[in-house]
Amino acid sequence: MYSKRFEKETFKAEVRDNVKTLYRKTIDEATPQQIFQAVSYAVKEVIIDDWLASQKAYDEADAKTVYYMSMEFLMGRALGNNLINMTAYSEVKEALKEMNIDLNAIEDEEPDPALGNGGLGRLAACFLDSLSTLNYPAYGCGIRYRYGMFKQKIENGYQVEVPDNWLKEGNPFELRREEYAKEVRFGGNIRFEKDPETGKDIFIQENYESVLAIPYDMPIVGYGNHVVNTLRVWDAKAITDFQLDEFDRGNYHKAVEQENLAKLIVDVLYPNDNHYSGKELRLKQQYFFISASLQAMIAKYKKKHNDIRKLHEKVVIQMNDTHPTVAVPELMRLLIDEEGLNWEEAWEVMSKTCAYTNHTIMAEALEKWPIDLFSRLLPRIYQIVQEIDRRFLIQVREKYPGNEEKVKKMAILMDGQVRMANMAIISGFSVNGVAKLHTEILKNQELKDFYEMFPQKFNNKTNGITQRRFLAHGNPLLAGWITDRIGDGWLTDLSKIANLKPLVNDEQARREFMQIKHKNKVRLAEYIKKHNGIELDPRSIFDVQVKRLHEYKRQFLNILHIMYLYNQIKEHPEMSFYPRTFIFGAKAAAGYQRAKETIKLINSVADVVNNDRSINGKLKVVFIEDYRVSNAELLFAAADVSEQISTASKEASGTGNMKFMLNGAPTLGTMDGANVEIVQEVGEENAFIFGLSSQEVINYENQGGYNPLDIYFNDWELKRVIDQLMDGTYANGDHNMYKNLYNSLLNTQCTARPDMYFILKDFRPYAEAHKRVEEAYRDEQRWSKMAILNTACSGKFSSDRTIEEYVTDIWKLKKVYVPSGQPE
Ligand code: 6GP
Repeated sequence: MYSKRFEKETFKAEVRDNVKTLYRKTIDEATPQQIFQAVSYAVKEVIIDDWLASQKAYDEADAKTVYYMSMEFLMGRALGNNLINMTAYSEVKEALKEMNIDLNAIEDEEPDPALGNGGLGRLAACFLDSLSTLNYPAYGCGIRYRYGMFKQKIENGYQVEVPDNWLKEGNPFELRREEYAKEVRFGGNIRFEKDPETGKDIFIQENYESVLAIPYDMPIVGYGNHVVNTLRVWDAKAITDFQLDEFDRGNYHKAVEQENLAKLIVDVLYPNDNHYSGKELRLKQQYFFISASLQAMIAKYKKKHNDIRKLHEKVVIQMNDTHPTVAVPELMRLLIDEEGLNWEEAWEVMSKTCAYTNHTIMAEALEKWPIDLFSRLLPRIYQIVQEIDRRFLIQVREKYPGNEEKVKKMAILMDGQVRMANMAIISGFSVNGVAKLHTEILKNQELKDFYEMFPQKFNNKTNGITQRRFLAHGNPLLAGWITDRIGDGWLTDLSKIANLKPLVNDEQARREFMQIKHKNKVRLAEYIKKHNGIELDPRSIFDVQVKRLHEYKRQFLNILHIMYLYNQIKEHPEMSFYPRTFIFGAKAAAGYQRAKETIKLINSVADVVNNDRSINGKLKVVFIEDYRVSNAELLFAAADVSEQISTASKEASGTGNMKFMLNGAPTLGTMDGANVEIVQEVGEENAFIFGLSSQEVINYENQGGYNPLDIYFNDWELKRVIDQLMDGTYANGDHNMYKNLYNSLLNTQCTARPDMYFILKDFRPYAEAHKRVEEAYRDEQRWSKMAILNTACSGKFSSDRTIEEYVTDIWKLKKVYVPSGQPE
């Protein structure tokens, strides 16, 4: 047993006590939310002991630590996950049951912490889970946004964004650590002096604004190993009066300004996925959490070590995309201005400490800060960036004499902008992509010049996901079945799941596997009945596309194909057609017009199709409101088909694709991102692949695109579908509702390149792939084999594997074993 405190009677008593001390109530009087809090505090008690023990073990081992710097951690709910990882889920479930409390209902009381947008943020969360499970010392560093990702409401088919006040009831799992507060300074000017004693240059920031960063620590529990790492997210508060400069004391105006700045900085997560918006406040957020985290990191190092020149032996910083790359100049600043190193010494340390991950090649996601904004907000940091750039360009000109093209492409400062990716690549020791194909595209196209100059820095780390959340917690029926069949080794070593492979020839096993899928479909159908009021047939094919809404992800292609199917069914009522349920879930960035129009279109098509009695329920379309980690777990478990249909070359990796595969859903997709590796593992015959290859897409792009009208005028069925966007079929007669979408496909006037994402080009191959899906599904034996094989071949896609690769190739950490922190 993980801890005696999870013994039924002990645990029950603890929950009763907590309800009493927190709320002055008995269990019977307490609300579900109060019980959630009481249960969480009881769980936290056990965590805290292990947390202390972990930190002590790290300290004794003097172990190297990774700092995973990220603007986003899309954690999802903690209670259930913590119980799974403490191997106490079933004990606690039983204990609560004896008190007439349903653990699942209690879990639903927890707000879904959504401090992230999508793939990049969820990856960070999976990585933390794996780091703890694999016994590696780690910190996640981020921002404690008051408002995370917005809640999505669908009103009249349109997305409406509602603020998500996730901290309203308090977060039982966090610890406020006021004593580790750090000051962060913005703006002002830099005065330069010579130190009269040492003769060294000193840089003094004057007339700045500052805020106090307050850390909140959240425990990251490893699976069954008593390791607890820390996710440290920073809150901001105004520096109180007595800390203001002499001159400013009693300056009411300034005090109010600082108060407002503090509130604003951590107020809200920017709801953009794969998109840069260039807002000053966003840069403030970035510098705020980076400066605070680095100050804390150095302070911790100095407690045990006195030579700052060896910092890189004890810490390594992974920068999650460019958002945290201001860590490069900030670390230089701290080493030079605060620790007294000279430039060369500081560079040596910084460049051995910082590593950068690229998560996208989408041009609109590239962070390029206007120099005037950057230098005004971060004057000292800007000086350092200038110096990095100056020294780098000397190297470039040495290597490529007379080649000013190279300088233009590779400089950090160019055309009035600070190019953050260039800075990260030049300064750090490692640059990685997130799937094989993506890394190859970086090396051969996007970052070609850098790859030529620094080939040794480039490496691939194919993404992964945690099987603890996305199978053990999200799909308990399948998890239990797998454990019965092959033991529970897969929980910490997913390669073991390959032991399911022989079962594809076992009829009984196949039947059981499909029965579990069916039960999960019933569970999802109940959720949808409750939330959408739509009745589903769990025997229909559940075809699911859930991910952020983005043109390159091509939800538009999916819905156009549904419109096409609907036309077919209406026109040929007699044609054989296996009933299909198409399920979408997606949030659109608040200002992303075409994305929002796509949501409206999906909902309108759903309305028409679902209410057309004449098609006998053969086709249903569902839009899941407020897609997020908690309902994602239900969706992955219930899916028959995984839609991964991005324009080839655009999806760096994808991670949803892996979650579907793990839960036994074959991929219907393009050869993009990690789909390529999924197909490699499971075999092309166990996936449904279609469409242009990444090389074909890139070739078209290099020749300025293609002409979608050639397809439009030669494929009348497709033409009819596209025309239906404008004839009011799905818009109550309104001819303008989908005009932007229509124009994005065909109109050269309104869009840089018509059909930039090759929707028309890929439409027929996509429709044909759907036919193959239907055919395969009709053959129960074949389908059940495919489904099991997908689960059985998913071993590579655990974030445990990914983390081991980061550790071996980049971070060079050692495992630390932690004794139980529980008093015996
Ligand atoms: C995403 C990529 O789009 C996705 O393909 C990948 O799986 C995920 O990162 C994790 O690596 N990128 C983002 O979410 C993003 O905002 C700047 O990139």
